[in-house]
Amino acid sequence: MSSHPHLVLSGMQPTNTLHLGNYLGALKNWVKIQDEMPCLYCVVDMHALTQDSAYGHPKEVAQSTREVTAAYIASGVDPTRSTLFNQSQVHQHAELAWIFNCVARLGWLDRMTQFKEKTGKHKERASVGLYTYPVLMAADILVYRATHVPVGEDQRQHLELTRDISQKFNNDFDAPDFFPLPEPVITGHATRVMSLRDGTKKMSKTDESDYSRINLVDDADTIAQKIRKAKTDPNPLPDGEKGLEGRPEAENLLNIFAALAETPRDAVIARFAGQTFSVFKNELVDLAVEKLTPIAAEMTRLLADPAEIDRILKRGAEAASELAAPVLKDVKQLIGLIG
Ligand code: AQP
Repeated sequence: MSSHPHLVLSGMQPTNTLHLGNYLGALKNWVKIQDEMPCLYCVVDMHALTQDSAYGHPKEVAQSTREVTAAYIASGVDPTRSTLFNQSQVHQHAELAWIFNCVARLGWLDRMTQFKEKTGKHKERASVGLYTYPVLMAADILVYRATHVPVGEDQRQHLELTRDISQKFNNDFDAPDFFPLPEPVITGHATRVMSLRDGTKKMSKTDESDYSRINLVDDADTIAQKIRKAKTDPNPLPDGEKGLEGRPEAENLLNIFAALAETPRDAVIARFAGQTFSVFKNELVDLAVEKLTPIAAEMTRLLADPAEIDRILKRGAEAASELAAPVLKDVKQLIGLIG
């Protein structure tokens, strides 16, 4: 049984704008869990440098960092209750990541499916940073000895790696329970939101088609257009779970509805049983517009004062650094680094 006090850590990359998948898979759960335990939420700007859309584009990185911060707050992350900061302002993340690069084994990283998916046939051209991305993620979490990590389904394997690093470190330095084994918190009806153009592909920031995703900054007309154009199949909606087999687009849209409405999926299926997609889509448009446009409006309001966003991040970074410093000090002592 772990002796570590409950503590949450999670983060998102400031690359492009956040989308419905980021919101339903992670952000919405971050807001809820604030009522249950102390939370640290970071904008992982160093992770963003592993992406072509960020590396070499300094203005975009800074702008996107503020936008993602605004999205957190507009979605309900409260910077007076949770510690909100950008990763690069807390140097302990990078220091611990180096140490973890020496703990993690190549074979472990070779198994990471996200790296394989992102690089495809061009592995040699990928940055070393992209390869060790999950090691930095382990450092983000363990530098606070965080115990709970609310993420979408796609991060499960990276969390497993964090647990492997934690366990190996504890064993190698004969320090049982020094680091916790953090638990993934993967909850809700939409832990893997799929593309609106292809129900077998994850909704993603880097998909070429903007019609594949709903961005948190989209206005009501854009949301409506994207939902109306979303791929479906020719059949009416099913009257039970079984009827969703082999219908990934129908399943995805029903999941999105259930997650936005915070209603069990079977209740949504029962409500729309036998209906056409056009009837269902009209209702989904209304619901999505109702839930998402206030977030976009609040983001716009917050982004009008970038200096205030920078102040929030700085305050959060100072608080985070105070938590991380003693952990890193103990790590250094355990492994023989003087100072
Ligand atoms: N489609 C999704 N469904 C549910 N959850 C999702 N997440 C991302 N996509 C979905 C969750 O959102 C958080 C964002 O983490 P990130 O910023 O590190 O993710 P990312 O890889 O930049 O975002 P994308 O859209 O996943 O980008 P690409 O284009 O790289 O594929 C995580 O908790 C993640 O699980």
